[in-house]
Amino acid sequence: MTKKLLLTALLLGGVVLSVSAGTVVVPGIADPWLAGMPNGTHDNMGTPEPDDVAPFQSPILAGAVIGGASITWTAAGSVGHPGDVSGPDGASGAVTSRNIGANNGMSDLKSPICALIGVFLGPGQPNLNPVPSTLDFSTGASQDYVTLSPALQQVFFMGDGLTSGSVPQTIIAPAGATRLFLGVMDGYGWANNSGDFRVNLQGVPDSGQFCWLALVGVVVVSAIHRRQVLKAA
Ligand SMILES: [Ca+2]
Repeated sequence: MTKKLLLTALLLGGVVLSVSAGTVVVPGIADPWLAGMPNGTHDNMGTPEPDDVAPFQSPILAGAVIGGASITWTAAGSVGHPGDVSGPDGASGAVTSRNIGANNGMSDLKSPICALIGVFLGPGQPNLNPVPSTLDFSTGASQDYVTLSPALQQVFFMGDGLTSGSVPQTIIAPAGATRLFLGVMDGYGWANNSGDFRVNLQGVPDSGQFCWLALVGVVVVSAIHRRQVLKAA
């Protein structure tokens, strides 16, 4: 029985380890302005391209977070809108904001197009709360922040996780945050975007740290098993 338990724990640990190798894949079609919204919710209405609709263009839930947590990350890959194909820092010569501005409770954003961007939400539906102010990352200096403390529902530039001087960047989760969503910057029409980013996060328990939880679980179960084997002997 204990042997079965140990095998199950090892198997579960292995599964968790393989699922959460720490990498979150963020496709170019991931639209942060659909974060936390029910299926059928629209974004980018009345723009030159079709509306984006949850869950088809919904952003990626990176994991559960706790307010005050320090989050660092690295990111690789490339995305196009479908033009301006670029890495996670986006197309530096093409800063944009959104055609329709804020939507579904989430602020507008000024950022290089195609950049990796994120938004923190609490447990509720974001359109039921007031919209925060717009953050502006139109200059190299503003993209080079070392620490950023965005508000709940305030969409922010992430990029590749390093300043232009290769200093790691940190984001502090706001009080009340329970979820971090990742997506890509565009002006409208996320559905025709290409490519993806692969993002490794530290400080988000549901992504990278799951590995450690799984390892700790396996070690504890192994110790219990060993003690029971010794007792039986
Ligand atoms: Ca597009």
